[in-house]
Amino acid sequence: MHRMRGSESDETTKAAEVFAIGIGECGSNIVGSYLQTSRDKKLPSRVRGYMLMNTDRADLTKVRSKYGIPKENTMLYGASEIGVGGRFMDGYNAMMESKDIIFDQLGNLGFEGVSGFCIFTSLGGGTGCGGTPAIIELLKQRFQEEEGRRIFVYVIGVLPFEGQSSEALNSIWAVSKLLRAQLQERGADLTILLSNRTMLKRILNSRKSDSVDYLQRELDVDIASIDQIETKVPSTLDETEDMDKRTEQAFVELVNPLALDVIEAMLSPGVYEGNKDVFPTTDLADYSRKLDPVVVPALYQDIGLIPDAGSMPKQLRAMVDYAIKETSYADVGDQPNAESVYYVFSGPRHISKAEYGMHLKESLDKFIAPGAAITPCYVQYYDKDPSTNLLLLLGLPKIPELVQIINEATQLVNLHSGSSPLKQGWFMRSKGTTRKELVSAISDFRELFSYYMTPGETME
Ligand SMILES: Nc1nc2c(ncn2[C@@H]2O[C@H](COP(=O)(O)OP(=O)(O)OP(=O)(O)O)[C@@H](O)[C@H]2O)c(=O)[nH]1
Ligand SMILES: [Mg+2]
Repeated sequence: MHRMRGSESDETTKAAEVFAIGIGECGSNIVGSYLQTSRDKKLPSRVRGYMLMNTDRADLTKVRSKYGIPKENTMLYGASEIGVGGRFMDGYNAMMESKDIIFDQLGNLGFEGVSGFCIFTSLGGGTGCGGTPAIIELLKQRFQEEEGRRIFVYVIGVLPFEGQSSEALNSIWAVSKLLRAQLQERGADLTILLSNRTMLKRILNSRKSDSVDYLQRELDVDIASIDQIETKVPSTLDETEDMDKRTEQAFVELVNPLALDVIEAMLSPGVYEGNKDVFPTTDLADYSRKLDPVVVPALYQDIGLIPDAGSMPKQLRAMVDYAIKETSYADVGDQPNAESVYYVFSGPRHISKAEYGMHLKESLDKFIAPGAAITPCYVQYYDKDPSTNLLLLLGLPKIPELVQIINEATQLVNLHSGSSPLKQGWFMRSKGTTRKELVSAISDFRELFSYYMTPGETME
C-alpha cells in the first residue's frame, strides 16, 4: 500500500489532544526548540497548543526570538521580572498568585478542550522547579475537582549536571513534592526524568571527537580527552565553585538535541499520520494508565536489525540490552528492576511486527521486577527505508544516580547547618524555605526511593 504525505494528509492529520507548557529557562528552551525542529522537519503537530512561561523577562524575550515564538504564546508572571534565582518557593508562590492571569491566557490559547498536559521544566532552578507542582495543583483543581473531568498531566523534568549541588537539593524537593501531591490526586500522573549528567555522558561517549571539537571551540580551552571534560565539572560543594555559566551553556547545547529525540519518540505514536500504522492504537494517556508514576525513558535509534542475518531472537535481545544499558536518559545501571515497561517499536513492516513481541518480552525479563507489566506498541511506517527505533519507558526503575543526587543535597544541607542563625538563614535566603522543609524532603525521598536505590538489591 502506498500512502502519501502532503496536502491530502493535512486534513486527516489530527493534532494530539495535548497542551505543552514550558516553565523557566530550561522548560522554555526545550519546548521552543522542539517546536522549531518539528517545523523544520515538517512534522504534523504533536501538540494542540502551547505556552512558555517565565518569571524572568529577559529569558522570555530571548526564547521568543531564538525559536520564533509569538508573543501570545509566552507569559511573564510574578513580581520581580528577573527570575527567582533558584528560590523554588518563590517560584511556587509566583505561580499560585498569578493563577487568574495564567488561566486567562491558557484559555485564549485553547487549553479548555484538551485531555492532557505536558509540562517541561528543569528540576534544579527556581521558576520551573517551584512552578511545576503549583501549576499542576491548579490544573487538577480546575478540571478534576471543579469540572469533574479527568485530565492527565505529564512532567518532563530535567535533573542537574554533576556537581550542581544546590540544584540537586531543588530536584529532590520537586520530585518529592510531585509524588506527595499525587497521593491527593493533585500531582503529575507521570514524572519523566531526563538527566543532564547522563545525557552529557551519552553524547560524549557516542560522538567523542565531535563533542571535543565543539567544547574546545565553545570554551576556548584545550581539551585533550573526554576525561578532562568531565573533570572540568567541579565536584566540590562550595556554591561559589558551581559550574561556570559558559561551561553549563555549552553542555546544555550538547544535550538538548538528545532531549528532543525522546520527546518526539514519546509524542508521535498518539498522532494520526497517513504514512504509518500503530497497533494497538495508542494515545498519550495510555502511558499513564500502564506505567508507574516515575519514568525513565531509553531510546535506541537507527537500529541495524537484519532478519536474514542470523537469529532474530538473539538480535532482539542484543537490541534490548543495549537500549537499557547505553541509551537510558537517567542512568538505570544494568539491573533497573523496573515495575512496569511500555515499549514502542517502530520501523518498516517486516521488522516492527507483533510476532517479535514474545522475544522482546523475554529480552526485557531480566530488567524488570517479577510480575511487572509490559505494554507493547508497534509503529509501522510505509516510507521508503524508515529507520528502526526502540523507545522503552521504564516505570519506577532503580536509578543509581539518584544516590549521587541525594548525597550532593545532603552534604549541602549539612554545610549550612549549625546553631548560628546566620547559617540557618541560608535556606530562607537561597531557597525561600526553611531547613526543616528541605530535610524532610530529603528523608521523604530516601524513603520513597530507598528500596530501589541500591543497585542489585533484591525486592521482597
Ligand atoms: N537540558 C537542558 N538543561 C537546561 C537548559 N537550560 C537550563 N538547564 C538546566 O536547568 C537548570 C537551571 O534551571 P533553569 O531552567 O535555568 O531555572 P528556572 O526555572 O528558569 O529558574 P530561575 O532561573 O531560578 O528563576 C540547570 O541545571 C541547567 O543546567 C536547557 O535548555 N536544556
Ligand atoms: Mg531562569
